[in-house]
Amino acid sequence: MEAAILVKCDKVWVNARLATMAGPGLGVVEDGVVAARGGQIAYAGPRTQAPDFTAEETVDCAGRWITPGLIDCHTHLIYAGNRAQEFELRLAGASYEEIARAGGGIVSTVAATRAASEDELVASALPRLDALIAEGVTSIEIKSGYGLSLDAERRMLRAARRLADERAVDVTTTFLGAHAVPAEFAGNADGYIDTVVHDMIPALAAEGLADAVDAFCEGIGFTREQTHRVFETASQAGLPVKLHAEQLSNQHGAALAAEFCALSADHLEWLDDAGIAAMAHAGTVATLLPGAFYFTRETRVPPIDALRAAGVPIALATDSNPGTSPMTSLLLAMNMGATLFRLTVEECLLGVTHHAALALGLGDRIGTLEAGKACDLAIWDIETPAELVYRIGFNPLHARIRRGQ
Ligand code: DI6
Ligand code: FE
Repeated sequence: MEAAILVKCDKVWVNARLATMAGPGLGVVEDGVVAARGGQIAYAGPRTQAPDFTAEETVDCAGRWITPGLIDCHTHLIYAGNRAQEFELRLAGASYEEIARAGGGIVSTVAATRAASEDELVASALPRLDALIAEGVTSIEIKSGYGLSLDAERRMLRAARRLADERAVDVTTTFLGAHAVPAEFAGNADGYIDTVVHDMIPALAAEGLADAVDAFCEGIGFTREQTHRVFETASQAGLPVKLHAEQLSNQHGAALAAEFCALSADHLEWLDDAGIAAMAHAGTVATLLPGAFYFTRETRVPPIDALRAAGVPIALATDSNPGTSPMTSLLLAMNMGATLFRLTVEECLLGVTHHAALALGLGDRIGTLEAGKACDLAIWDIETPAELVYRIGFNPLHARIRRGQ
């Protein structure tokens, strides 16, 4: 009898095809095994190289594909109300400015969100979260930015944190106080930024409610100088930064974000070569948001070829928000990334796994099927990984595993 070394673990998935997303390419393993111990991956790879396991439970995947649990790395999932009426006005020809002047737009979401209790914010976000979870999402980033006062921003961030108690999902929170100028600071954006940097960031950082800080650097948002002040304060508070950059115009925001070693710069339709070089140098992820591009009927595509050539990691996310991307499907975001931006299947899948993890600063913990990472898995009824990108409005998820459960 051979003296085989038995490795004890909690659960093993066998007879699976793996897309480990750990490279090269998708990291495909045709006859694969994943083993979980203590919520982490103890082994993921070919059956032929696997140690001998004693597992409490063994699952036969019958040839199904396993990917890492999906990661939606840019959402505004917490808000009250919706903007369906504004959508109808826009269909009838109204412009964003006209709607804003009539009290609509982002201001209307701020009013509704300020009027909502923390419980109400949690309750209204849960169906959106459930839609993402149903597609195999195991980690999600959620931004504030519809409160625009210390109290209301805090309520949004608390509601975001609470979602992680309500569902088996990891939530990282991002403070987006510099999203818009609230009515009480109309005409005084600098005055509003004063309170963001003096009151909000120090308090919310001290309360542990924000994992990162974001801003909207745009002609209709905040200037580079204002963004710089937000980033400086975030850095002093020990928080990493991200940026809504170059969505509607080139404000050279991505280069500014890279100066602060931002985790990601997001949108990027108007990104230029200097911004790309700065991002490549800083290791800043390019998070592309095709849902917002689609819904606002933009026509200028992000500079994908130049991002590729510079080796900038590309992430993909829903940007789920009531104004410009009322989308709760990360599978659809992948399809849009391919169809609208011409990303490859490999880029789309990396964009919602490994590269999305990098955009959250969690590259060492989630995003690939590798020993030591969290055992967050999506098991799919598909013949090839391309099917996850190819279909529109079809969800082939068979099972979703978080922390080995
Ligand atoms: N960029 C956007 O497209 C959204 N926020 C941002 O910074 C718009 C959010 C909204 O209109 O409610
Ligand atoms: Fe956004």
